[in-house]
Amino acid sequence: MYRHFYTSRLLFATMCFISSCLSLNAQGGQPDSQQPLSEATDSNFSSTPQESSATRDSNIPAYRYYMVKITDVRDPYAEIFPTIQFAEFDLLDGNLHELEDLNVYKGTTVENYNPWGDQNIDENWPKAFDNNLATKYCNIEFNGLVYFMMDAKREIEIRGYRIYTADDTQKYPNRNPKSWKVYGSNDYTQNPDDAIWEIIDERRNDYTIGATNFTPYDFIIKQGVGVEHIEQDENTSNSPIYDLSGRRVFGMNRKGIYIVNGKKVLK
Ligand SMILES: [Ca+2]
Ligand SMILES: [Ca+2]
Repeated sequence: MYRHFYTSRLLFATMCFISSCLSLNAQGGQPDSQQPLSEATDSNFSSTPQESSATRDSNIPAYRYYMVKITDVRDPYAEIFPTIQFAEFDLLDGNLHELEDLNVYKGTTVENYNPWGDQNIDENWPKAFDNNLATKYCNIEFNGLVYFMMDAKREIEIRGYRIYTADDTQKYPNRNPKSWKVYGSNDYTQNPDDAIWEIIDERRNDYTIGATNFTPYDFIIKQGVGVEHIEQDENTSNSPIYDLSGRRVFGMNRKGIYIVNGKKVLK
């Protein structure tokens, strides 16, 4: 009797959990369609990115390969299964522009339990690097370490990196990364524990990433350790622009609503 109850309860909880993790699919990729769209102050989105006051540290070496290891999320105990998610990860050049040709070549694979068995939900690591805010990395078996390896195609000094929140981060801020390390290397490897990785940035118990959907958060690297967060320059002309389905567009050519620096903009 007890066992039956427990099994049912676990299955129910699992289904609730997974449906929440996959809420994007249920909503057809349309964020917040019931929300008033003309209000830039919509609480779903970040309010006011501020100008950067950080200065570049010229001591950061140029690397071709980069890796981020995420070791903790905001609250791993908030749901039945510890979950990590975010929509995009980007490296930033000296002008805080995203590296356009960044290629992710390895990551921690999502092997989420699927009670239906026949669904093929793709929220794996390439989805955090596809320039699409409507897709995300979502792993409901977060065990204290996920990693992602990137190829910048050339040796380049990065000034920082950018993490975009997902489609339902407002509802599940517990899934936000909280502790991580960023590494660089000029030798190719697929081994996350390889000694050739040099640490260039570390965060511990960082609650910068907020409970907002589709929102970019920038982190500036300072001399490899002891880093500071800056919010984005609102007036950066090269800020990435997304349409309401979360796809990146290059210019606001049509009338409509766009997402720029995490804010809705009416064109
Ligand atoms: Ca990108
Ligand atoms: Ca994505």
